[in-house]
Amino acid sequence: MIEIDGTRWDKDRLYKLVEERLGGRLFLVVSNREPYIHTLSDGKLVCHRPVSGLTEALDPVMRASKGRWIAYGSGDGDRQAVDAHNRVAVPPEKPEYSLRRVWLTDEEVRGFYLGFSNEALWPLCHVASTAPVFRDSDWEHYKRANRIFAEAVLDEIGDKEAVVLVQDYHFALLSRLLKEQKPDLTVGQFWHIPWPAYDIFRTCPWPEEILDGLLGNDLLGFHIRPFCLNFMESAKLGLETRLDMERSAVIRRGRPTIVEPFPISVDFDAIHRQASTEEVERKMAALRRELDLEGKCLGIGMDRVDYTKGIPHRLQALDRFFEDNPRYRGKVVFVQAGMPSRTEIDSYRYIGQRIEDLMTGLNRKYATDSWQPVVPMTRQLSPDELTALRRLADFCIVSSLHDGMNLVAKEYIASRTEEDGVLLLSRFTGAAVELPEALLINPFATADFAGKIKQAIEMPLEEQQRRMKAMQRTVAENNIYRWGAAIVSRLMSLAGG
Ligand code: GDG
Repeated sequence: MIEIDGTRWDKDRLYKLVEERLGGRLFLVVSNREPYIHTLSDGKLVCHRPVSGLTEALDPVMRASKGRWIAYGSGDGDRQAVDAHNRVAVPPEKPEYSLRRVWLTDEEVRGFYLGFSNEALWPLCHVASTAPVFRDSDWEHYKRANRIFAEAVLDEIGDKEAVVLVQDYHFALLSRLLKEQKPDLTVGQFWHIPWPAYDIFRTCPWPEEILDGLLGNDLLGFHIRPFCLNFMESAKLGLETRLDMERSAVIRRGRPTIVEPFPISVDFDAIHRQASTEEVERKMAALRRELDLEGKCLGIGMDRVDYTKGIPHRLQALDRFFEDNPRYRGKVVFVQAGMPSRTEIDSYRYIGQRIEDLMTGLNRKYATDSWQPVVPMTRQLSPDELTALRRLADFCIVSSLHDGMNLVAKEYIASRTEEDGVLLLSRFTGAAVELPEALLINPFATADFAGKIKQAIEMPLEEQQRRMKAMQRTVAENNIYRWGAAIVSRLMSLAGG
C-alpha cells in the first residue's frame, strides 16, 4: 500500500525524498525504452526526449540520485553518442545522470521485444481474445536479452551498494538473474499491464521460469490490488511458495517478495497548465474550423491502435447510437485519433484494418454532404494539438477490453480547464477503480454502451461539473510524482533506508 502522505506531490518533493532516503547507494532504473534517444539528421546528432509520463516521473528520481538508467539503444545515432562504456550523460543540456545503452541485434529485437514481449506476454496478460503466440525461438531471445541487460546492470553496479527499479513485462527474468549474482541488492519491478488468473497464465509454456524470475524481486508492483492477487495466486499454484497475506508477500525459499499496488498517473498540474496556454487555444480554433464543429457535439477516442483498447467496440456502439437516435445525425462528430503501433505484428495490422473498415462503414451509412459521423485522425498530432482536442471534446471514450491503468482517461480529466465534459470509461481499466464518477461502461454490451453515449451527450452541465471536479481532485492528488514517491520510498524502506 502507498505509505506516503496524501498531500500534493511534485518534482521538487520527489527530488528531496530521494536525496534524503537513498544514502550512499547507487540507484538504477532498467527499461526497454530509453529516456533520451539520439538520431542522425543530415549526418548531425540530434537528441530527443520521447514524450512519456514514466520518464517525467523518474526524471527527478534520476537527477537526485545521480543514478544510472539502463535501456536498449534504438536510435540510429545512439552508438555515436556514447563513450567507450556505452554511457551518455543526460539531460544533454545539463547532465545529471548517466544513460547506459544496451545493444540488441535486429533478430534479438524481433524475438525479445516484438515476439515474446508483445506477441506472447502482452495478449497473455490482457486476456483480450487475441491468442498469445509462444515461439520457442522468441523465448530463447527473451532469455538472452534479459541476460544481456543483467550483465549491463551488474557492470554498472560493480561492488557498490545499489537499489534497482525494473520497468515492465520485457524483463520477467531480470531480477532473479541480478539476485543470483548479488544477493544483497535491493530490486523492485513495476509491471505496467494486468496479471491474469492462473488458469490463463499457465497456458504459457514457461510459467515456472517467469514466476521464479519475478520472485527475484524484493518488491513487485502492479496498478491495482486484483492484479496483485492474481499474481500471488499464480505463485501459490504454479511454484513451491508460501503466501503471507498480512504482509502481502510471496515467500520463495525463505525470501519474501512484497506484492503491492501502485496506481500510476499523469502530471496533472503540467497538463492543466498547458491546456490553458494561448498555443492550445489557437490549436482549438484551428481544429474547430477543420472539423466544422459549430453547433455540434464532439466526442473523442485517443489511443494507440491496439486490440486491447476496444476501438471496434466503441465504433459499434456509435453505430448503434446513430441507429437508435436519428435526431443526433448531423449533430455529433466523433474523432478517433491515435497512432498505429507495433505494425510489424500481424494482429496489429489486422486490428488497424478492421478499425478502418468499421469507420468507412459508419461514414458510408450515415454521412451526408455536409457531415461525417466519424473522423479518423491518424496523422502525428503535437502535444498541443492532443490537448486542444481533449479540451474541445464534450465527451471522451475509453473502452479498453482490459487495461492496466489507462492514462488517456486521466489526461482527458487533467485537460478540462472548465471542469466540464464526460468521461465514458470501461469497467475493465485499472483507472475505473479510482474514478467511479466516470460513466462506467462494459464495451461488450453494445446497446447499453450506446445508451451511455446518449446519456453523456444529454448530461446537464451541473452533473458534468460535479463528476469532473471529483475526478480532477483524485487525479491531481494521486499524480505521477506521488506514484514515483510511493514506489521509490517503499523500495528504499526495503533497502533499509
Ligand atoms: C501501458 C498500459 C498503463 C495515445 N495516442 C497517441 C498518444 N497517446 C498517448 C496517450 C497516453 C499514452 O499514449 C498511452 O498510455 P495508456 O496508459 O493509455 O496505454 P499504454 O500505452 O497501453 O500503456 C496501461 C500504462 O502502460 C502506464 O503504466 O496505463 O494500462 O497498457 O499518454 O496520450 N500520443 C501521441 N499521439 C497519439 O496518437 N503523441
